[in-house]
Amino acid sequence: MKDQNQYRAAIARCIAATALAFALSARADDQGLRQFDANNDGTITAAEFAAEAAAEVADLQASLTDRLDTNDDGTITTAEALAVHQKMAADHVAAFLKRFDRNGDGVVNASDVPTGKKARAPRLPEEFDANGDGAVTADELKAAGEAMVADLQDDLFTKFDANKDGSITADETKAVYTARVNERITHILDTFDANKDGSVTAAEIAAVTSGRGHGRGPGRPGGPGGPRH
Ligand SMILES: [Ca+2]
Ligand SMILES: [Ca+2]
Ligand SMILES: [Ca+2]
Ligand SMILES: [Ca+2]
Repeated sequence: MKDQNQYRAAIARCIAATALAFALSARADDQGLRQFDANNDGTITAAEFAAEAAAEVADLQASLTDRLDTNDDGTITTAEALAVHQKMAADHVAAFLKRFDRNGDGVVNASDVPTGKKARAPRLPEEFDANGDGAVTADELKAAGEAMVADLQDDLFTKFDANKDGSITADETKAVYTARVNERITHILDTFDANKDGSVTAAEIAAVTSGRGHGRGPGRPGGPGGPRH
C-alpha cells in the first residue's frame, strides 16, 4: 500500500500547508494559542491574531506558489500546474514500476513474480491494476498517470480558481487561505474568548483548560460557548 500512500501524499502536498492549517484548527489547545502571542505576555490581542493570520496566509501562499508558479509571475496557470502534476504522476508511475516491475520491461505481470517455493504474486495497488487481474498493462499505467494528473488539477483548481478562468491569482489564493485561517481563529475565540472582546487572556485560557473534565469546558454551563447566567 506504499504506492497508495505516496499517491495520497502527492495530493496532500498539493495543498500541504492548507491541510496543516486544518489539522491545527482541530485542536485549539495551549500549544496552538502560544503561536499567536507574539509578545509572549499571556494575552493574545485582536492585533496579534490579525498579524499572525496575515503571516500564516502569506506562508501558505508562498508554499503553494513555490511549487506551482514556476515562472514566478504571481499567477499559477493551468499549464504551469499541469507540468508540475505530470512530473509528479511520472515520478509516481516510476516508483510503482521500480517496486513491481522486476524484469524491467515496463509492465507488471506474472513474469515479474519471483520463482521459488514461497513466491507469491504481490497485491498490486487498485490505482494501477484497474481490472484487478494481477497484472498492470501499459494502458493501465498510462490511465493511472492520467487519472492522477486529472485529480491533482481538479483538486487545485476547484479549491483556488474562484472565477474559473484557468489561472490562480494571488488574490484567489489569499481569499481561500484567509477564510481558512480566520475559521481557525474564530474557533479559538469561540473556545476561549469568554467575554467576547476579541482578545484571549491568560485567565480566559485558564478558565477553559482548568475546567476541562470538570464540567466547565467549552459549550458547558459556565464555560465558553455554554449557557450564560
Ligand atoms: Ca506563473
Ligand atoms: Ca515486467
Ligand atoms: Ca482565476
Ligand atoms: Ca477576552
